[in-house]
Amino acid sequence: MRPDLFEHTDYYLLDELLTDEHKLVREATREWVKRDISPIIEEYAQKAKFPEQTIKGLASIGAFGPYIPTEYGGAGLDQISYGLMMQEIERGDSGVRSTCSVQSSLVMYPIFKYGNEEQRKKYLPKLASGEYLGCFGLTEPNFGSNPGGMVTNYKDMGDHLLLNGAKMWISNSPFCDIAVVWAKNEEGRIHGLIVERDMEGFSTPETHNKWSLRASSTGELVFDNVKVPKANILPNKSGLGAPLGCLDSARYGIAWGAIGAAMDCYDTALRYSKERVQFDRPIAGFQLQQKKLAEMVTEITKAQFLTFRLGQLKNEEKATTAQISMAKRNNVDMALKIARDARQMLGGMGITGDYPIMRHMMNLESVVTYEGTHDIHLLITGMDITGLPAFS
Ligand code: TGC
Ligand code: FAD
Repeated sequence: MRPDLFEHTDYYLLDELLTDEHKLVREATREWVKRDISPIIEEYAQKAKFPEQTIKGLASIGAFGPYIPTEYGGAGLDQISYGLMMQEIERGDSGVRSTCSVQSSLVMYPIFKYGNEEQRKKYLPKLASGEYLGCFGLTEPNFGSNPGGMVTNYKDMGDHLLLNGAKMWISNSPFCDIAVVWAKNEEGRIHGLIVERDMEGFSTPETHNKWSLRASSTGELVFDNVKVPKANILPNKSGLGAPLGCLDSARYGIAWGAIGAAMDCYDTALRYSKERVQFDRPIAGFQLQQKKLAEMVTEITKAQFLTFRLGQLKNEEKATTAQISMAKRNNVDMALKIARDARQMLGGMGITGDYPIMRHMMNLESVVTYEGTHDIHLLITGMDITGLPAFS
C-alpha cells in the first residue's frame, strides 16, 4: 500500500468543540494507526490473516476498555474520546476496530456492569492489557436478528453448570482466551457466562472464505457438555436486555468507526482526483466527480455532528438505544455509499490493494450486517416513533 497521507475532514470546525484530551487521544491513536496498521493491513487482509501482533499495541494506546475505570486497568476516558479512538482505528481497518469493540464493549463492559467484584478483578486488568483476548457469543446458526430465540442452554448440576449449544459468526473466537456466552437456564431465562479456553468440551472452529473483514478472525463457539463453574455466571443482570445493553455500547463505537472508514475513502478519492489527469485535466475538475466529492463531505459532516451529540448524551447517560441505533445505521450506510463512490472515482486503481477503498468497502458489508442489520435498525427507529414493534 502507498504511504498513509491521511488528513481528517473538519468542514464545520467540529474540532473547536473538542477538549484538549479528545484531540490528544485522537492524534495519538492516528499516529499509532499510521505506524502500526497502515503498513501491514493490506497484506493481512489479502492473506485473510488476523494481525495478532497488534493486540499489545492496541492495549498500549488504551483501546481495550477506553471508558472502563483505571482501577480495573481501563483508560478512564469519556465517551467522546472512546468514539474518536474507534474512528481512528476504523480509519485503519474495520476489522481492527472490531477487535476493540468486542474486547471493550462486549467483553469488558458486561463483566464490569453485570459481574461481581471478584470477576472484575480477575478478568478486567488482563483484558485491558491484552494478556487475554475475549469474544462475545450471542448469535446462533438459527437465531441472528432474533437472539431471544437462542437454544444454547445450561443446567444446574449442583456444584457446576453444564453448557451445551453453539454460537456462530463470533469475532475473535479462534484466538479467544475467554468468551462471554449468552445461554438459557432451565427456566428459559438468558444469563451471561464466562467460558475459558481450556474448559473441556469447548472448541472454536474458524470460519473461512470471507470476502469481508479478512483481517479479523471469525469463528464458532461449540459447547459440548462444558462444565462451567458457578462462579463464572454474571450475577447482576439477566434476560435479553443484558446482551442488548452491551450492544448499545458497541453500536455507539461503530457509529464513530464508520466515520473513520468514510473519511479515509473521501480523503483518498480527493487526493487521487486532483492528481489523476484525463482529457488534459485533473478529474477533480469534472462536475460529475465534484458532485460525488461534495456529497461525500456533506454526509461525513452530518454524521460527525450526529455522533458528537450522541457522545454528549452518552456522557450524560441520556443516550437511548434508539438514538444509538439510528447513528449506527446512518453512519454505516453513509460510509458504504461513500466507499462505493470513491471506488469508482479511482477507476481501475480502485479495485487494487494499492489503495484502501476496496478493503473498506468489503469490510463495511459486514459492519452493515453485524450488531443489528440495517433493516433491524430501521425497525428499531420505527418502533420508537410509533410505539408499534414490527419485528414479528
Ligand atoms: P425486546 O422485546 O425489544 O426486548 C427484550 C428485553 O430487552 C430489553 N431491552 C433492552 N435492555 C437494555 N438495553 C437495551 N438496548 C435493550 N433493548 C431491549 C427490553 O426492554 C426487554 O426487556 P423485558 O424486561 O421486557 O424482557 O426484544 P426482541 O426479541 O423483540 O428483539 C428486539 C431486537 C430485534 C431489536 C433485538 O433482538 C436486536 O437488536 N436484534 C439484533 C441482534 C444483534 O444486533 N445482534 C448482534 C450480535 S453481536 C455482534 O454482532 C458483534 S459484531 C462484532 C463486532 O462488533 O466486531
Ligand atoms: P438474519 O437474522 O437471518 O437476517 C437475514 C436478513 O433478514 C437480513 O437482511 C435482516 O435484516 C432480515 N430480517 C431479519 N428479521 C427481519 C424482520 N423482522 N423484518 C425485516 N427483515 C428482517 N454475533 C455475535 O454474537 N458475536 C460476534 O462477535 C459477531 N461477529 C460477527 C462478525 C461478522 C463478520 C459477521 C458477518 C457477523 C457477526 N455476528 C456476531 C453476527 C451478526 O450479529 C449477525 O450476522 C446479525 O445479527 C444478523 O443475523 P443473521 O446473519 O443470522 O441474519
